[in-house]
Amino acid sequence: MFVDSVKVYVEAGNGGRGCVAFLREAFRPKGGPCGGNGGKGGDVILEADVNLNNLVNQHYQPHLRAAGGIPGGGKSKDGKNADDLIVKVPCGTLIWKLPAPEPEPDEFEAEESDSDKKPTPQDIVLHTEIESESVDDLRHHEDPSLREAILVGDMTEHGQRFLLGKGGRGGLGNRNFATARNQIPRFAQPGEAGTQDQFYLELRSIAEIGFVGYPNAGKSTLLSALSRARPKIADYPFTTLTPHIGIIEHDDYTRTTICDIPGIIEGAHENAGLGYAFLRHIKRCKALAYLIDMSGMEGRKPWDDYRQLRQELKEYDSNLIKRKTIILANKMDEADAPENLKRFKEEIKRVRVIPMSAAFDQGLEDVKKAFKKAAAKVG
Ligand SMILES: Nc1nc2c(ncn2[C@@H]2O[C@H](COP(=O)(O)OP(=O)(O)OP(=O)(O)O)[C@@H](O)[C@H]2O)c(=O)[nH]1
Ligand SMILES: [Mg+2]
Repeated sequence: MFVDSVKVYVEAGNGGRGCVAFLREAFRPKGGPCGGNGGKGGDVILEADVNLNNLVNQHYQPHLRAAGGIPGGGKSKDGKNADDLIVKVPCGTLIWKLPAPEPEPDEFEAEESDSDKKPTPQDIVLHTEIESESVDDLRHHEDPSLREAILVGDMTEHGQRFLLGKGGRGGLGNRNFATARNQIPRFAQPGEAGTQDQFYLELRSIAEIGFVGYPNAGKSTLLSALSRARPKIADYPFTTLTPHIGIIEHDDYTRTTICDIPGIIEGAHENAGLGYAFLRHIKRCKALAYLIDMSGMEGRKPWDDYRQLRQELKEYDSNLIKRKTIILANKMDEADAPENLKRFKEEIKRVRVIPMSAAFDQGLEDVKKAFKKAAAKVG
């Protein structure tokens, strides 16, 4: 199962209570206060991991709860801090914070509204620089509960961490409160509550070059010809059901990342075929490679295919067609392909087309060069 978006409920651990206790020893019957401090509640922390490629774990376990701190004990024994809960997510995960739910109106005290509001724990420190240029907001999301969400984090690098929930501080034990005036304090602090919030995690793959094309155009064949990724390849449409990322290793040891997504068909922006569910994975690509089947099989016209693809992308998100465009004329080994390519160039002017054959390893050096150049361009 491939999951690329999920809502999670985060409960950081509460701090442990401070203890009220007094020393009672054989020769010191009136020893002072000795209540220990409570331990800190666990944080909930997300950590980016390159070895993951989807959010299926969070789909099955959307409640992310860290343990509470241990209460303080007598004889000045402090409670232990709870372990943090570390949750691994794939690189490319965006973190959206949902607004806190409206507090339930209290039937009996409805009149005293504002003044009595409990303070909500808002002290999560967020330290992530968000490259939000290629990231829009969720104002038009089909799920209304997400439309107000605010982007708070972007997990791009392996090992990067993000504090989702902050554990409460432990309460101080009564030994901290002895003063000259009050030498037998009979109170201690309760632990502080951990934060509770809802987040929406959304994976948008981060590859430099994204492939777009009709089903069967040869996208997966190209991915496996250029990288070590081994997606399924077959002569029926919609062989690829989930995005696949591959890495091209160039001769000078530089790398370009590429992303193969399921085929796009007419009406994809309205959810035909596998629809737009996967288009989010090319939103962050610097350049898009349009893979066009030049064989013209099944009576299709390659230039119409190209126009239709652009149209689908435009209707889904008009920013996508402003990306740098690389047009790959695939299946040039087929009999009708040279003729079709000629016509394609007449129909679609002023664009560079790279002739190639993914299956027969033709033109791939040019493809790699073009990808490398496009990925190196800033913006
Ligand atoms: N003749 C020829 N056939 C190719 C070439 N590239 C791919 N094919 C064939 O085209 C068919 C589809 O290839 P895939 O790579 O699975 O196509 P895809 O674009 O990933 O298709 P979906 O995942 O369904 O969107 C397979 O039978 C491939 O063997 C090529 O350069 N020449
Ligand atoms: Mg495929």
